[in-house]
Amino acid sequence: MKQAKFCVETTGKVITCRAAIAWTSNAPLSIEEVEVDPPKAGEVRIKVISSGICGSDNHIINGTYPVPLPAILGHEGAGVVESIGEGVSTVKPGDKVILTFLPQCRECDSCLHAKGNCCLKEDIFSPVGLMLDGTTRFTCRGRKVHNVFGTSTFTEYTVMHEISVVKIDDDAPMENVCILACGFTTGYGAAVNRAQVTPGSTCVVFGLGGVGSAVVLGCKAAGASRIIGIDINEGKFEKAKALGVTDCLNPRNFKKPIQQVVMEMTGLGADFTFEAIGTTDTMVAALESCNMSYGVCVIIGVSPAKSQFSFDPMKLLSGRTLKGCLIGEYKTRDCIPLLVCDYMKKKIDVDSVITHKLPFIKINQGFELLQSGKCIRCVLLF
Ligand code: COD
Ligand code: ZN
Repeated sequence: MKQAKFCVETTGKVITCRAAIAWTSNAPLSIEEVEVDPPKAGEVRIKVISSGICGSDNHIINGTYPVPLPAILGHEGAGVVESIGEGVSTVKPGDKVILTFLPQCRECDSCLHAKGNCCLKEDIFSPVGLMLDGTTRFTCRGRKVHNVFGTSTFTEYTVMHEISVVKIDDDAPMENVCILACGFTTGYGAAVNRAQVTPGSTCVVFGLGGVGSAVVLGCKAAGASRIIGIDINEGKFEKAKALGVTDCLNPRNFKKPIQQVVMEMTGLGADFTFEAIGTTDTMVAALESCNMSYGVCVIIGVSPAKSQFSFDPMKLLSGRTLKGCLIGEYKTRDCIPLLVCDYMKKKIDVDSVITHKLPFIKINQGFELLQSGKCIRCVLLF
């Protein structure tokens, strides 16, 4: 199979390259030759350089986060612009970019609001897996293949809307910045932006995977003095402690509910709690672990399709705050370039969350590492 080359000769032409296709759920991805159409108006074709494997990709594979299939998954990428469609003005061929799942169109109600970041052009809540014109740019074995969240990074080339493509510094190291497209930013921003963790506070992080680890780094950067990490996989504890967790708890080691354990450890509950697992039980536990009067609970995990969670409303009446956020409340095109600069100035430690790197074609091995709990973040290199 020939590998496509990045050069002007490809502009305006279909590129044939390798991609990992999800034909059905609950099956390994299949590395196939795909045709990637040139970008249409407002679109950008990108040569992918690196991509993280996120817990949400795994939720898609195991069917708890349904998306239209067949599809090319992956929503945490970094790459270089190969060509642009008509009217694209914010990036040009050769630019280094981050490929993010949350657009910033700068025109919708959310984008125009000072705090809103959930751009109304998103395709994550009821995914259709198509470009905004209702078509797809990917074909495999004569079949049209969906994109995921308008991103699709598990391919050597992808096509995205300009509004989801974030131009970054020309000197950005492309191997690691990909996780600023989702995992790192989601966790770190949940602590520093959404919760606004305060110096000296006590925080509890449910889930010590890639996203939870970034929450820990955010809590630490904001000056938290105690960070309690909760996970059923004790293999995560050593790394969590290295990142800043002061106390590790495995709920399976206790007969009583973990929120009760946290209450006993903290006296009156934590100042800030974060749910980075994605089950409704742990969401309730996170809410009930924060201080009844001034505690703040931030939900980050994606819950299974159609799930609902219920709790005693009196838990809020006493003063607790329950909130959630996407990608750390950052407006993606405005803020991710600044995070890349902070990373380059060593102000944020993106590298410490990445535990494994694999060549793209070993993608299924990357998923096995995630599923077996052996990695925090695995990055694929193209
Ligand atoms: N109790 C304690 N820990 C648990 C439990 C449990 N019942 N179940 C699982 N865990 C642990 C696992 O052992 C693991 O360590 C961790 O929870 C989950 O981590 P990962 O590495 O599998 O997944 P991440 O960190 O990549 O997490 C992603 C989420 C699962 C939080 C996922 O929902 C997500 O990406 N949310 C971000 C929200 C978002 O904006 N999504 C849109 C596109 S991603
Ligand atoms: Zn993600």
